[in-house]
Amino acid sequence: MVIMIAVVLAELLIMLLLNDAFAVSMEDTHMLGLAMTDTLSLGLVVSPVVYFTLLLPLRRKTILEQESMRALRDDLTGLPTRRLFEEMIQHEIDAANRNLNTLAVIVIDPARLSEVNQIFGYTLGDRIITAIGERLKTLFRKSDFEARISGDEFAVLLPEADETSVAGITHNISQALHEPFEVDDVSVNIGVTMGVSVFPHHATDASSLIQRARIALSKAKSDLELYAIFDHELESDTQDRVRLYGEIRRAIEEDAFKLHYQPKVYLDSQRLAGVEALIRWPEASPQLAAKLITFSEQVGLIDQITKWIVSEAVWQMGRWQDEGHVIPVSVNISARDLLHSDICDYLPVQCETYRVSPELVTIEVTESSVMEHPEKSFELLRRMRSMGFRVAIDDFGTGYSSLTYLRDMPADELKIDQSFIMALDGDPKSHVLVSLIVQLGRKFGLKVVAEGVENESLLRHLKEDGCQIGQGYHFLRPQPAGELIRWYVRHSSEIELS
Ligand code: G
Ligand code: MN
Repeated sequence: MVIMIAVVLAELLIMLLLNDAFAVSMEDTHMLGLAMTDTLSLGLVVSPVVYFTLLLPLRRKTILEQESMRALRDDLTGLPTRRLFEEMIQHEIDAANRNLNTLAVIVIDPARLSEVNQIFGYTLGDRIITAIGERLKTLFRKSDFEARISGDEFAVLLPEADETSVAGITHNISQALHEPFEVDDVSVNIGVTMGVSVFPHHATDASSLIQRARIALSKAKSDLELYAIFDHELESDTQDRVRLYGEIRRAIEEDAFKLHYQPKVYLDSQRLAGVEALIRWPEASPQLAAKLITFSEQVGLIDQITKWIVSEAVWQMGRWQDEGHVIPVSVNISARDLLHSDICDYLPVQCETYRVSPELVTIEVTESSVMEHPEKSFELLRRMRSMGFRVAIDDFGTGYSSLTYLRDMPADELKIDQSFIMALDGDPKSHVLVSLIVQLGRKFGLKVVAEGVENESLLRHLKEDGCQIGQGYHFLRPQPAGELIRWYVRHSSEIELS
């Protein structure tokens, strides 16, 4: 017994001495983590009892004391910053490792903060952030550790928590932030979304735990859930996106896209009204190729792709002209391109380079993309038309434009969405709809094109409904330039321009 007490006392003495040395070394090194690792290895030389009951809590306290010297706290809320948060996670990971425990990280994203800043100004926004910090501080146990890890993100570290126990905690956080914030006679409601990651199931180091909690947060946001727990599948989604991004960039650089052309045909005379240029990505799987346009719009690659399409199509028109075929071509342009890129200047330059008349070029913009910013899009479409280009409203019927907008639409052509045409067989109501769109379009002076004319029966219906022009597999599937010309020569070699 006496011997044991002596051993413990000796260990305590060693520990205190080392702890002083630790404090000094902390001032010297700027790496908190480094100092921690050094002292944690002490756990190997002192007895576990002393290590866990005395040394470890002391070390934690020392870290918290030392951090103030290095401005590791956020000025506004007084909460630890991301750097200190990461160091605390690492510290708790080491402890959890020894005790075979779990720990959870919750990233907390109060919604509408940027809105509040915009509407009420940053001073009020800052006070709300402070108030959020205050509410969060009252919510957790002493062993929990909350932080403000970025301008609009808070986080909390919960030792020993796991996937099951976080449910109650996220509920409490949501309740706490649910109450309106009363600041300067203004009462502001803010929502909250959270992402959770758990050590060791989702990551084994501090920064990966935060990163994966953030991935879970994005998932919760897109699913409109209060919170989401990280799942390895979510990361493979992210990896897929990173890979797709790389592959599209490579495809652009290596000129891996191809244009195919699909005819638009006058239903009565069977003459060619023009062709639509459609991008194809031969080396990609159909699933990947199907994501090309929407994904490129999301990540800002669409501008480069549209420019490639425009330049390739106009070059092709020039070549056909040299061979004696004057063929009008439509290109699909995202309205986002019209608004945010210099495509309106790029297109005329291409036409000049390849000596193609703008009257032969139709730009197809979808109704829905025009309706995102109708006034601005109308202005740009008017500009394009004043230079001689034609404008077609694509996928018409799916974009919620009102009749007033249709009346004012600066367009030459209306393309009725495939879904309406395909429903024609055996559906009298679709007949009514299609014949009304056709009449309306024509009354407004537009050429009306039916998309998705897949068979003879649909063609008959469309003729009954008074539609002039059709496009679809019944006439020809989209084809490479050479095939298209062979079909054209064999089929009619007649163009009907208007
Ligand atoms: O949105 P936009 O109209 O630009 O889309 C044209 C797409 O429709 C092209 O990908 C083309 O391959 C496809 N397409 C063309 N004709 C038909 C058809 O008759 N049936 C079906 N299902 N798709 C078609
Ligand atoms: Mn189109």
